[in-house]
Amino acid sequence: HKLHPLLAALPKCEHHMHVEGSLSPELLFELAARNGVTLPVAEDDSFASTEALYARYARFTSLDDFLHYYYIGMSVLQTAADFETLAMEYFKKAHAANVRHAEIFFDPQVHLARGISLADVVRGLRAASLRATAELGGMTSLLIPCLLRHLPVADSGELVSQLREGYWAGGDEQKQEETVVNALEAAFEGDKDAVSLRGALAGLGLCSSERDLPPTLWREVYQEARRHSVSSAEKPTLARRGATRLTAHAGEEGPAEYITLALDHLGAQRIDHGVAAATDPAVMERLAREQILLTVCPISNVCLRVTKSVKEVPIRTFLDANVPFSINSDDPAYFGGYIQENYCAVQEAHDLSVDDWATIVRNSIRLSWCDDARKQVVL
Ligand code: ES4
Ligand code: ZN
Repeated sequence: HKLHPLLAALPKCEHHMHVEGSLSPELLFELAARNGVTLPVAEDDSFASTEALYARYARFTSLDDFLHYYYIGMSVLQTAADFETLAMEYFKKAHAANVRHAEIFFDPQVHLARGISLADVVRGLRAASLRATAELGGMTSLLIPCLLRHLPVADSGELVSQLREGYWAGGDEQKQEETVVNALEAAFEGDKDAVSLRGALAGLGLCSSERDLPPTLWREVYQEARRHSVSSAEKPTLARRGATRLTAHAGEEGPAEYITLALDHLGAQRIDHGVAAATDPAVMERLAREQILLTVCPISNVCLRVTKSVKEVPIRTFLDANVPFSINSDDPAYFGGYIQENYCAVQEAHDLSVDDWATIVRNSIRLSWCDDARKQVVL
């Protein structure tokens, strides 16, 4: 398409990418061999080879069908170094597509359940994030842990306690001072493992299965996260160090009503997917009025049969209604497309104008969770 060179050159922000979903079959088998992880022999021999696995990925029938493979895949991730390798591969691909700022999700509960500490996961991801800034033209990134809807709510509550204790900035200032002192003492004694990870994580998300799991179930858990967060108006210095940002997947397989519930009951400041909004004019009107960003993932929607085609993703409806959205890859290694392919697929299907793209790019920068100074540079 004649606009593709423009689309490649656009400065991009990605807001919806699960780092475990960037695990390619090649890296999956490499890490399985290195870490001695045996993959299940599925009835259909999907794990027989990279080719067989790619073929299976091309046939997902639903969100849950995909999630089954996604959770098996991540079992090969064992060490901090594995997480660093994984994230670094993503950052390199994103950089090649002119991504200047990425906000990436990960699933702590799965790794905790496999006996891997949250500290190891975050250390690895943070190392990649810092390396990306140093080695990939100053690219910035934020790390956002996601709660998993298919697990008991109490499990989410325990994770949020851990996040408050040691990973989010802000909150109890006394405790922060203690963490810093402990980290300094540990560093002095040569205990690298105890270096503080406070401030390493930027917010909270909610993902996994959606059907019959309304956001209201996580109301109290999000309330705990909100009690910890600081509003920039109240505490500008803490906010600069990183307030806890809240988002949630809603309106992917679930109804538009779940978007409303995520906003009202969870205090979500952004909605991941949210394509079901187009079915409800009142929800559309609200998203436009409150300028709530939808992090839309067109190729993912087709792959998981949320929509029949990229044409059916309500891009034009959102543009016409002034509902802000960004275009993202979700689980690029599983859905066969990184951010660039998603931008191009939208162009092929919707034949947007240069002005439309200017709107999309401006909104995705403006509603990013980096600070204003960074937004100036990205633009
Ligand atoms: C996901 Cl596509 C999608 N939807 C919900 N949760 C997810 N986790 C990873 N990918
Ligand atoms: Zn997602």
